[in-house]
Amino acid sequence: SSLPITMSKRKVAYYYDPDVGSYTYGLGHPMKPHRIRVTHDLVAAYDMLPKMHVLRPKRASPEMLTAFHTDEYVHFLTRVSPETAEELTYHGTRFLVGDDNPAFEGLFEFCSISAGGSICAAQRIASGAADIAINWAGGLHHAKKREASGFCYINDIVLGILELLRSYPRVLYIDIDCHHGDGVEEAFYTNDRVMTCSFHKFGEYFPGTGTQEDKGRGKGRGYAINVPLKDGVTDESFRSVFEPVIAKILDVFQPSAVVLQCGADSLSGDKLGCFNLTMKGHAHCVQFLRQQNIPLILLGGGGYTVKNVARLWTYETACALGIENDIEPSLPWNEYFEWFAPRYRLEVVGNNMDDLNMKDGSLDRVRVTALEQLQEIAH
Ligand code: V1S
Ligand code: CA
Ligand code: ZN
Repeated sequence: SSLPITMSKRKVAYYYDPDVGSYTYGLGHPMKPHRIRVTHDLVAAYDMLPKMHVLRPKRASPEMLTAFHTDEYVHFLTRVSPETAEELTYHGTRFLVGDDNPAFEGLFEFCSISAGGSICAAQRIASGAADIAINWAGGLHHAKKREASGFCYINDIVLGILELLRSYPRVLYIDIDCHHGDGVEEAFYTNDRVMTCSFHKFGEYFPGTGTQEDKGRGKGRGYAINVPLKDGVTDESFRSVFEPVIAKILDVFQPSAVVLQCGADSLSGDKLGCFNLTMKGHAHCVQFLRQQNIPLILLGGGGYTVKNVARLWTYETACALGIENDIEPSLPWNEYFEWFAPRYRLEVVGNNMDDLNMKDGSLDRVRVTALEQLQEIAH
């Protein structure tokens, strides 16, 4: 057709399990799987479901999870429950630590839904049946080989990337969650077929890793990129580092597929986050990657102000479909309509907080350092 390439349609696969919203980490815990259901209801109310392949992911089996995690840890997750947690952790095992990762009812099923979605998304991309695959229940980037961390138990991202590596020579992982993507970075730290790039708040902030000194080891040296940021990042300052760094990566690394973790805690007003991105500033990352015409997986992640998480991921679903300019800014009626008071609009606006990245030239330094690191692997 005569449409410019950025406007052309893509085959989009959207993975959703109607049970996912029913799991709960417990009263007072900031992570709320219900946000996935609120997002889905809004996507449905905007009439986007008929425009994509809506698929229920196959739940991942324990064996599938051992592609990354240890047998002992996966076996523990299949057995643990609120009742047995103490007993199982008592005998010297420290799989779940502290109150970040409670042993909630249905924990293993929740993990197999989240991981199943990312594995299925990778298979759908690799088969060529989809250009973009979405799993908002995925993106749990802190989970380690033998340990849960930061609300994450199973690293669906690592499992999805391992699936992509069966078909593709090189995979790029980009993480725009406000927290460092430590679990994914660690999993591929010595690997030159996976480049990881995390943008995150750094300095007195969970999990505490992700400086620009950490760039990979052995064969993987130079293939881990970290972009440590300070409080108050705006759309403009984020874009001024995201675009040149990602453009340089695409140039020097030439990935055959991209996985984008779309953690929504980098939005302005998030309960745990400290950035100042608007919905459109965040979604610009999705638009930028869609334009590149490289197979793309979109995953969820953090995001603790539920109404804004639902707005963002709904808008990013529209971006995947290329219909974001046709979408009505006033929210359609939906099951959770009253949650979106008082404006009932598809928007997340910024606030007047200071952008500490603009104070002492730190943003410029971070950008230059990342670009210099990438120049070293260019040959
Ligand atoms: N920030 C933060 C935060 N808040 C909590 C928390 C609060 C209430 C609860 F009932 C349970 C936990 N934990 C943390 C952080 C973990 C943040 C994880 C982000 C995950 C992601 O968005 O990147 C991806 C899904 N944990 C900590 O700061 C650790 C503690 C050190 C302090 C807080 N206490 C509750 C646990 C130990
Ligand atoms: Ca991040
Ligand atoms: Zn986060």
